[in-house]
Amino acid sequence: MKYSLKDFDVTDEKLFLNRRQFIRAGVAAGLSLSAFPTLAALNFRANPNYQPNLKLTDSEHALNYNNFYELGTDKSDPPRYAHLLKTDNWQVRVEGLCAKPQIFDMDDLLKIEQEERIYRFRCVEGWSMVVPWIGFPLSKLLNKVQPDSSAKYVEFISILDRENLPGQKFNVLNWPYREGLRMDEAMHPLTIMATGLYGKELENQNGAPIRLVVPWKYGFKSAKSIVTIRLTDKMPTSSWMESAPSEYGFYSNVNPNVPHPRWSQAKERPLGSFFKKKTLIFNGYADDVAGLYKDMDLKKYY
Ligand SMILES: Nc1nc2c(c(=O)[nH]1)N[C@H]1C(S)=C(S)[C@@H](COP(=O)(O)O)O[C@H]1N2
Ligand SMILES: [Mo]
Repeated sequence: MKYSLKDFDVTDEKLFLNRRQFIRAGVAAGLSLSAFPTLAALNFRANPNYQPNLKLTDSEHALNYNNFYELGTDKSDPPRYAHLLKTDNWQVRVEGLCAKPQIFDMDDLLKIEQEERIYRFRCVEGWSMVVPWIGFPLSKLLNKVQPDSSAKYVEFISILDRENLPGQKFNVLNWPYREGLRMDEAMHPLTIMATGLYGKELENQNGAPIRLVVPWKYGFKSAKSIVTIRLTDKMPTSSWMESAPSEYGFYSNVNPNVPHPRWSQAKERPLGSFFKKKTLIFNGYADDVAGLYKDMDLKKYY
C-alpha cells in the first residue's frame, strides 16, 4: 500500500489523491488502480502560514536516515525493517481526564482536514531536516474528547508489539516508547499529528500511520506510531527521561545554549549537506513559542 520513492513527482497538490479514498472510490466505480480517475478527492491543502522559504531536505534522506528504536538502533534499521511494523486496522485511543474518551480508527483521523506544513526538525544528535509534513493540529483531536480543566499534561504512547518489532526484543528503552507534552504545548497550533510527508502517507520508518511532530523540540519528543494519547494531571515520564534523566529532560526545547552533557548543541548538520549550521533557539520558532516558557530557567527545565 506504499508508494515507492520514484513515484513521488506529484507537485500539484490537486493531483494528489488520498490513497484510501482513491482505492475506495476506484473500487466503487469499478475502476482498476491503473485507470486514474479524476476524483477531486484532495486530501490536504498546503497551509500558507507554514510555507517558510527554506530548502527542503531531499526525501531520500528523510526516508532513509531515521531514528525508530522499535525497528533497531542504527539509522539504517528503520527503512530496512519497516515492513515489520504492522499498521493494519490501526486505532488511536484518546483517554484520561476528559469528558468523552474515544477510540479513533485511521478513517476517523483522516477525516480531520489534512494540511501540509513545512517544518524544521532537529535531532538531539545534531542532524536536522526540513520536511513537508501532512497532518492536522493535535488540538483538533484533543478538543473532540473535551479535556477536563484538571488535565495539565498529555502522554503519548507508541506501539508495543514485541512479536514483530525487532527492537522491542531488547530493552534498550523501557517499551512502549512514551513521550509527553504540557497541555499548552499540546494545544499549540504548531503541534501536529502527522499522517504523511512529501505528499504521501507516512512511510513506516517515519512513524506510520500517525505520529506527533513538535517542531520546536528535539526530534525524540515527536513520538511515532502512536496508539494512545492520555490526558493527565501529572507530568509524564518519557522513555528517554527514564533511560537517561541527566541527558533528557521533559521539555527538550531546541536550545543551542544548553549543551547535552556529552556534546554541544550549538550546531546542526542538515541532512544532505556537508556543512554544519548554527542551531536556532526553539529551532527557529521563538516568535511562536518563547512565550510558553517565559519566567522559566531553560537550563534547569531542559
Ligand atoms: N516510537 C518512537 N518514536 C520516535 C523514536 C523512536 O525510537 N521510537 N525516535 C525519535 C527520534 S530520536 C527522532 S530524531 C525522530 C526521528 O524521526 P524520523 O526518523 O522520521 O526522522 O523520531 C522520534 N520518535
Ligand atoms: Mo533524535
